[in-house]
Amino acid sequence: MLARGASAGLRLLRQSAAAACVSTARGVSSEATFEVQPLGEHLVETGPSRSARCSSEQALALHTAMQTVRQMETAADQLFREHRIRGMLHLYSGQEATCVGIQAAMLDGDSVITSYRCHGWAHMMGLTPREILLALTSRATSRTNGKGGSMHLYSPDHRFYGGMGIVGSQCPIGVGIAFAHKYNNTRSVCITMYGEGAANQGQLSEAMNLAALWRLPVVFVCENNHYSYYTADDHVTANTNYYCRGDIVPGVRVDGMDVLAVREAAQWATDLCRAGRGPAVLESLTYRFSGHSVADPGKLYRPEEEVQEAMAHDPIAVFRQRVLAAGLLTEQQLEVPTRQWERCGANDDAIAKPLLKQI
Ligand SMILES: Cc1ncc(C[n+]2csc(CCOP(=O)(O)OP(=O)(O)O)c2C)c(N)n1
Ligand SMILES: [Mg+2]
Repeated sequence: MLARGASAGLRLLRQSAAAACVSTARGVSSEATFEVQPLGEHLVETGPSRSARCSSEQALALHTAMQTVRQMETAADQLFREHRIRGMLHLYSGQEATCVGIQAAMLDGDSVITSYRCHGWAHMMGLTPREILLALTSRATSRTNGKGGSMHLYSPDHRFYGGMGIVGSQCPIGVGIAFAHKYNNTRSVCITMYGEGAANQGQLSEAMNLAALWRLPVVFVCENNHYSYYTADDHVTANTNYYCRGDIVPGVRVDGMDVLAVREAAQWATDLCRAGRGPAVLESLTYRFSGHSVADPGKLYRPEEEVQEAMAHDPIAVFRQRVLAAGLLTEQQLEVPTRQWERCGANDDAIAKPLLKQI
């Protein structure tokens, strides 16, 4: 068994909890059911579940994973400002519920390919924050031998195929990976991520066509954060219903700030693929809290009220509130140990040392 970081804890999320909501003497529940509504469905027979069951263990694993990704990105941002990370850095803060929710519905053997906004996914597929920050700071000891950097994280051992800098280029490759899954009869699924900015590219249509023709086990996930670079999607896109853009491919749109809604939608999409009825499209409505990259303050082209409103729907805070209100976990249990972070932030010698000429 490969060492997996967050995934070990998150495997809990895949176990179907048998018990109904039980209250303990202290009034803490071990399981709760939450209402989740898909925000749109296209050519869907039986869509995602409208209710999401969540145990205390699952809630803790989901919360910890989202927090870990957020803190890793915050540490990366800091390292960039200290000139310890060179080149480009695209942060995922605000979008955590997408990778965490989807991973919760995945099985061992499934694979992922994504864009340059890839640190969160690298972690969810098993790389530790420290390994990721080593790669970001171009250390020779990283999995990519210090040569990949932020945009090109890659670990085939974890079935994580990148980290692609060319917008949309991961889509046909994801279809190729799904083809391999089908050819080898693994019953595995390839999660193929792309931003809404990539959705108008011809290569995505071509990839979807082949996937539909050959009934490949691929979930095309459009991570709709509403902007490509500085361009709002409705300025450049005629049909912003990305979940309908697969033509005959069924699609679902979901609240990407709600980790449980994302999990249920991903469960629907991966089930479809495993039943030989793939591909599927999953559009996750989300928002990036920072600029396109660290070179962009993210202020000039987005109204401040819009940013503030999105931040009021912070997926971590929203989930935390729900979990507390349902009595699944206590404030104390949700407290994030900071000690864990001292090791992979600026205090880590291996990362904080001035960049050596290693490449
Ligand atoms: C083929 C190609 N065209 C243009 C670029 C420059 N570029 C980098 S990121 C980006 C925006 C992509 O937006 P989106 O797909 O929505 O992803 P997001 O950054 O929002 O996650 C562009 C145009 C590129 N890297 N590759
Ligand atoms: Mg975008």
